Amino acid sequence: MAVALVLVLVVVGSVMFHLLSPWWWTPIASNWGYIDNTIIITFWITGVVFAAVVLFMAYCVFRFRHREGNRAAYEPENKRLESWLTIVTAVGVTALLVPGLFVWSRFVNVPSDATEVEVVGQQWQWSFRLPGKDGKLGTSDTREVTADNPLGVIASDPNGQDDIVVEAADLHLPVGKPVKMLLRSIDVLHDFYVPEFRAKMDMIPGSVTYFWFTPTKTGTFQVLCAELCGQGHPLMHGVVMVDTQQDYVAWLGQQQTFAQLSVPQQTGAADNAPGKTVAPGKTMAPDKTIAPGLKIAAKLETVESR
Ligand SMILES: [Cu+2]
Repeated sequence: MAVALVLVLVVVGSVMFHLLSPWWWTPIASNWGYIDNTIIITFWITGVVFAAVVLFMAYCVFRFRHREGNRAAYEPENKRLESWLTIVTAVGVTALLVPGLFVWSRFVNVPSDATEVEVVGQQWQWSFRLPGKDGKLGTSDTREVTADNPLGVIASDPNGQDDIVVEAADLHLPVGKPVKMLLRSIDVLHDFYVPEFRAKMDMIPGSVTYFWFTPTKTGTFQVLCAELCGQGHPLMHGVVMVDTQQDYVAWLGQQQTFAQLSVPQQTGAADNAPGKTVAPGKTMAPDKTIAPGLKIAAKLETVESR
C-alpha cells in the first residue's frame, strides 16, 4: 500500500513541478519556433506515457498485493494485449520522430539569401569571420593558423583579403536577415550554442558544419560551448549582439579586414632584421605555438581575479 502511494505521489509531484516550476526556456530570439514545438510534442508524449506507466504500476502493486490463499494465474501469451501494445507504441514512437524529421529538413536547407558567417572555435575562445565587400568568404586552412593569422585564412586567395576578422570578440548580426553559420574548430570538438536561437551544432576539426537561422530580436546573447572541450570549457563564453541594420553597418565599419590585420605582421617581420638571416619559417615557428597559449593564460587570469 505504501509503495503504491509513493508511486502516485511521484506522478503528482512531477506534474506539479512542471506546472509550478519557474525554470523554462529563455525567450526565443530566432525563427526556430519549430524546434520548441517539437520539444513540446516530445515532452507531452513522454510525460503522458510516464504518468500512465507509473500509475498503472501503482494500481498493480495495490490490486495484486499479497493476500493469504491467493494464487497467481500463469498467462504467458495474450495476442490481443500484445497487438494493442504494439500499435500504441508504434504510434507513440512515430509521433516522437516525425516532427523532428520535418524540422531537420528545414534546418539544413539554407535559404539562398542567407549571408555566410564563419565561427571558429578554439580552446577556449570564439572568433568570427564575415565576408567583405565581395560577399564571399576566402578559403582557410588550419595549417595556416599563426599568431598573426588566427583563423588560418589563405593569404593567396583574393576573396579572403577583404574578409572581416573578429578575433576573440563579440559578433554582431543584423536583425531579420537569415545567416548561414559555417562552423570550424582548429583544435578539438566544440559546439556553437546560443540558447535563444534554439540552434546548435558540433564543430569538428577538419570539416565545416553549418546551420542557419534568422535573428528575430535585437539584443545581446551569450554564446556557450555545448561540447566538453577541456579544462577551460566552462569559461568558453562569447557574445552575439543582434543589431538594427543601422547599428550593424556602424559596427561593420569599425572592423578590420584580413588585409589590414596582415599589415603589422609584415612591418614586424621587417623590424626583426636579424631573423632574416635564418629561414623565415624557422623564426616564426615558436611564435605560432606559444602566442595563443599566452593569450589564453592571460584570459584565465582575468577571470580568476574577478
Ligand atoms: Cu569548446
